Amino acid sequence: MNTMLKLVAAVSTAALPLTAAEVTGKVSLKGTPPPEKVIAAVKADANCGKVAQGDAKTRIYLVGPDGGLANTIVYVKKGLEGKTFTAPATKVDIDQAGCMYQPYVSAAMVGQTLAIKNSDPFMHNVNVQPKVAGNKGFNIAQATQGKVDEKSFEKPELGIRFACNVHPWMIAYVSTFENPFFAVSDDKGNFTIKGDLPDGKYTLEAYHQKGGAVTQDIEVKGGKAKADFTIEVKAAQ
Ligand SMILES: [Cu+2]
Repeated sequence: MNTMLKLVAAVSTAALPLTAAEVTGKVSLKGTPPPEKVIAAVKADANCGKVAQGDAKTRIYLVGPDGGLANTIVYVKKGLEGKTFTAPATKVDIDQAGCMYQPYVSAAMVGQTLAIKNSDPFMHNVNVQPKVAGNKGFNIAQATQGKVDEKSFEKPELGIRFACNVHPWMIAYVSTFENPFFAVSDDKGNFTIKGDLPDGKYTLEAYHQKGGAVTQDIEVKGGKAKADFTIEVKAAQ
């Protein structure tokens, strides 16, 4: 290795934050969920029918082949009291495509920009009425393809509902947090929370829009921790 390369290697090692942590795990669903339903109204709609990508389906409990539950938000609920965090500059994209919100479940930090887009060549509106005081609601029309509106929320809130009044099946949920230590489980139920989370004891919560929340105490040691969660299917109401 020449001197220059050595220097680069030394600098990049030094730049790594000492507290870079990784909390990983899997969320599983216990119980048999009702089957997801095809939303027939998508293909039946004069506009949506032209852009529908296959059969649009409900996304209440999305379960992988080995029971992993998608769309569960895992976040640090306790252990960071008194600390403040700055929202990342990265934007959280929420798209309306084929008359469905994509993704169905998102997470953002308070103050982080949500870039809400209409990818369809006709109008959607985005109607959002948060429940927590300090979070401002909005109802915006996005008449043209490619239109993007940027919004953010100032307070933590679980499951802020995004709706479209033109297409009543179009629903998405956004949760906001005061710290950046959160992740949404993937289609196998796996999640990874990455960031400068110092070693120590924390309470994690796994929150699923339909199945509810479960908590677990963890200890991050040497920047690592592992936590698996089980969410139970809620009885039909
Ligand atoms: Cu719509």
